[in-house]
Amino acid sequence: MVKLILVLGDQLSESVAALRAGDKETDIVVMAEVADEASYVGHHPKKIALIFAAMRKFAARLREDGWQVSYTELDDTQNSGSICGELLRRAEQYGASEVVATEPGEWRLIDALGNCPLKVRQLEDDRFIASHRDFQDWAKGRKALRMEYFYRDMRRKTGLMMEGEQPAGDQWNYDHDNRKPAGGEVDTAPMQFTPDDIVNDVLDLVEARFGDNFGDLRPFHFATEPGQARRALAHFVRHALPKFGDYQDAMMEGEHFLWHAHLSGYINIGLLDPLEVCQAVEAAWKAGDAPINAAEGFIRQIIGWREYVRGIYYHEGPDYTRRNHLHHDRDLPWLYWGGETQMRCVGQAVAQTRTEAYAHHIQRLMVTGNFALLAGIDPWQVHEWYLSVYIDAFEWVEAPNTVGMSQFADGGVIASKPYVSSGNYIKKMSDHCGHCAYNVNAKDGEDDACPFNLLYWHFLDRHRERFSGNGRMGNMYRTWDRMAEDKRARILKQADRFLTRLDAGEPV
Ligand code: FAD
Ligand code: DLZ
Ligand code: SF4
Repeated sequence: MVKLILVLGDQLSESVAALRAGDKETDIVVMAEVADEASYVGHHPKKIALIFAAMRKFAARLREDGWQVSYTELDDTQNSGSICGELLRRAEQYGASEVVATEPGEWRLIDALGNCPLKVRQLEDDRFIASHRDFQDWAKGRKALRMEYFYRDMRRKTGLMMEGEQPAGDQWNYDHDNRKPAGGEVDTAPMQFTPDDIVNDVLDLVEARFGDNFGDLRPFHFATEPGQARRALAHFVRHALPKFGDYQDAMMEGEHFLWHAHLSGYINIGLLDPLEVCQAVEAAWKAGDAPINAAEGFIRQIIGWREYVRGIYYHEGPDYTRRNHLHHDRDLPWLYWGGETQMRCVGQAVAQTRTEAYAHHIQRLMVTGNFALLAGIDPWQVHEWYLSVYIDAFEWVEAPNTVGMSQFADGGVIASKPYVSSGNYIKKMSDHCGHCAYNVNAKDGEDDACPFNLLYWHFLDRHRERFSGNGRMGNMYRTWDRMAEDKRARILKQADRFLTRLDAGEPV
């Protein structure tokens, strides 16, 4: 009996579970560009273009490999607009009664497939190092699900940078060697690819249909096929990896990528295999081409953080994205969509998000994320923003990073304390403050005081009951309590004024 094999836009790997379960001779691969997926949030146009172009090329490769592929383009007149609708249409066309899918990376779509009036078998997506079972086993009985211990298990499981049972260099984690502030000349950039005919067709389509979404579609230089993505990986390993470790947390005026990999989009849609990426990095370290803090730091992000957040997403269940432990309810300010702001660090992060669909981790966590948390923005709106604007944003990875790590809306499932900081951190790690209208050194609630400074104390003060007993935050509260009362009152008053202006939609 003919089966339909569903391949989604972020499942573009030849070895994905549903394809492995299919039979080239009899089965039909279904791929579809649909309005539902292209608009459940206002995706950055570059993200839609990357996915559609990579989908079209993947379908062509499958055909060359002997598969029969039934592909729906967005503008096809018969397009039903949803994945389930397309499956129903193809089931009727081919007389198929069964669908094999690889589990989607979002509860919304898992449910949609579950509710589709067809027999849909969802196989676990095994393009990860830890299976759902592995993560459940690891999480069982633990009081706290901290990444570091999970990461060590992943090192042992993969053997990456291991010497027998011991970590290479006798140290699991070189995080302390990954915190050099910005400095010097950035001597590398991610590899760029000139759009071919397929990409250009997609760009025209995306411009016509999604040209009003936040984000610049052109220029578009992303890799859209595995060969290109592998070249981008090799380029990163050769040119950027050696300094990745040192400058992982740094931020610099006008520099969008620094020594980061710019590979997350490719890994997340299946153009690169995460283990293959880590092995390339390990090989560079073994060959003496990259220092240990760079290789370990990088591998930790992939087999540590990436695997861990995926585990958390499925472990915590569908309500995770709606959590709001701190009861934050302020609307996301317009400045996140490019509205005017005097805050140089935020302005730069948002501007490059618009042009590149990319910001690196510290910009996401300690600038835009930190500001949203300090200002008390509704985490659901923050989550929708991150899910929209980045090239690599898929809910399984975006939500734990945003709701958990960045906004503490999960009440501490991921982070043992909120990632909040005053302007001091940004001053230390970047050169933005020297170009800013605000004064990062103002500590007394002056008119031009850096908003991060004001809101930092405002956050601690308004959440005193929740956090003053947190051992890791004791120092912060002691510093606050040691300040003279009138100084504290001035800071809080200025912070309130700032928030009132923010709520009124005034440029801040
Ligand atoms: P590098 O900094 O060079 O890191 C190398 C690789 O490690 C990345 O390509 C990525 O695959 C992996 N990685 C690094 N940090 C993380 C992390 N915290 N979680 C998962 N993988 C990680 N990452 C996404 O892939 N998709 C998202 O939607 C996403 N949303 C985020 C939202 C917030 C609020 C924050 C704080 C982080 C988010 N991240 C997300 C994690 C991280 O910021 C990006 O993976 C990284 O910036 C991608 O750029 P890069 O390829 O240059 O990564
Ligand atoms: C993100 C995305 C977009 C923009 N468009 C499509 C599409 O038209 N067809 C498709 O199969 N997948 C698309 N995707 C990826 C899905 O949204 C993704 O598979 C789910 O969010 C689960 O991660
Ligand atoms: Fe950002 Fe404050 Fe520095 Fe301005 S002074 S760049 S707002 S941290």
